[in-house]
Amino acid sequence: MTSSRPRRSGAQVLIDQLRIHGTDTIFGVPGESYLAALDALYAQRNSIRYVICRQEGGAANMAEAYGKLTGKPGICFVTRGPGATNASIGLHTGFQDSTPMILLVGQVAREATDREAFQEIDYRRMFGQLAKWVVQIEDARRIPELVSQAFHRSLNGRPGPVVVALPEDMLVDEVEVADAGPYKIARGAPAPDDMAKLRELLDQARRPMVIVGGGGWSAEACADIRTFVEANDLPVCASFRNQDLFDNRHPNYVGDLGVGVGPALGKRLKACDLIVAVAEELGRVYQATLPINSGMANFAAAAKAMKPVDGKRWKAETAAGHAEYLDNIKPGPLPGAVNMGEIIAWLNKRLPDDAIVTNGAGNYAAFLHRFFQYRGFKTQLAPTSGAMGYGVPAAVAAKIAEPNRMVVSLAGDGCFLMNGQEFATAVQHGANIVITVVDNGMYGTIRMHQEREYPTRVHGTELKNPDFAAYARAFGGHGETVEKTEDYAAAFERAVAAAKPAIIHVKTDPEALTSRITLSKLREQALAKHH
Ligand SMILES: Cc1ncc(C[n+]2csc(CCOP(=O)(O)OP(=O)(O)O)c2C)c(N)n1
Ligand SMILES: [Mg+2]
Repeated sequence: MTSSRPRRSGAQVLIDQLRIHGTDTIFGVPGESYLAALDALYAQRNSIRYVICRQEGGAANMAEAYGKLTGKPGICFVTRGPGATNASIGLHTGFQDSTPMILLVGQVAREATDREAFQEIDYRRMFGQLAKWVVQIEDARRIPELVSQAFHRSLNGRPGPVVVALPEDMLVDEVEVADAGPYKIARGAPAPDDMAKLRELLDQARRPMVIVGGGGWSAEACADIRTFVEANDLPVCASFRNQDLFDNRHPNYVGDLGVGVGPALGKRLKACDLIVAVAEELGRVYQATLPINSGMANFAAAAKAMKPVDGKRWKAETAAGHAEYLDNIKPGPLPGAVNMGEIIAWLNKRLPDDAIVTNGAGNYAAFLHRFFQYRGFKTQLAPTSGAMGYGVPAAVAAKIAEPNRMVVSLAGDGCFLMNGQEFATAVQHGANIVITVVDNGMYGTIRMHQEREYPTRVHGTELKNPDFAAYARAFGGHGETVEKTEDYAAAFERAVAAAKPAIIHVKTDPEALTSRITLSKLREQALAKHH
């Protein structure tokens, strides 16, 4: 028998498969373990953008953010051993945030397996808990099958990361193999009487609340939930860092259930007699009265189609919840010349509705989450995993994916330097993002916990920082320094007008620990409690 299939290297088959599954961008750091794949990418450079990063932690975070933003698996390509270990943080975030992503790892040659070869790691064991699935492709003829499986596993059910290890000699094997077709994802839908039961529960409720969260949403699903909520006059809150699933300016929005949840919303939630939680994973922690197994979009469509109940009973509560929310986002006074609450409130007015706002972890982020009103689907990229160093790479990925949208990032002084090197990636790829570094000279969050548990015993939480504006300029970007609230607006406008990646170094008073308590007040309370 003769075959009409062309002979291709494993690497060519791999890159062809990625293209077939719709991959247009790969984030990575090169390694000699996957030179053949780099060469295959060279041949496909007009259809797949290869974004070279400066650290695999940055690359993996970018792929995660890309997956979160686009709903397609974000692709990250790294080398074995040190490359893979650096990349692990992005997998962890992807796992906790239910983000579709695929990490491709150049692996040692097959003959060297299990000899603890140079940079060898068994990724099945290493990433066992960080990925939905880990596969090593031992036979180039199986690339189409296993890459297809990787896409399906990443996207099916609760989305998440998948790791594909690629022995370097396998990538140069010449094979004749047929391509697989593009992936198709089937999503569950509510069973026929699920919605009738849900309607019954709603009908009997006096104080219901809808919580939206998790991955797997679409703009249409968000619109459908909104119709459902409006038809039933329901109050809605967003789960931690999923604030962009429901327009925060909508009269039915009552706030987010973040780490620093507003006291009024906390009380309101406790008073509920029915919670409609539109999030993944039934029965994992809470036992639902009515678990409904469905994809987000199918549930949202069914909810939209459900005959509304009489929401007049709780209409006033919904309005009261929204009024409390509006009250909660009014910035109050803070110690020092910079008031981050007021700066975020200004950004809230200034940013276009489709702007993408990114952040990592730290107390600074709580100011953003409290005072910024997220508007539309995928205007927020933030790690529910609580990973520091996420905001900068996420912003770079967002700007590359959506060059016509404004992309703004907030980082703490600690958070920024965990992946600040990716500012170079922004400059190299013309990703004109505006980063605000909130510099309080400390790992503020940890200092907060430290003062609460071990008041006055400050240790390991202080930071001596560089000049972040000069850092920006040294990288070829635009730098600004802000020491007073009223100077921020002009600095931001100059940063936008500079048409380069920009950093605004905002120096805050460490006393302004959170938007609710000062450092000294917290210490005073802790001392009183501990003595
Ligand atoms: C990768 C990572 N390392 C450590 C932590 C623990 N941690 C959480 S917040 C925080 C401090 C954040 O400092 P900074 O970015 O300066 O923000 P601030 O709290 O001062 O506003 C640390 C160390 C974490 N969440 N992620
Ligand atoms: Mg700090």
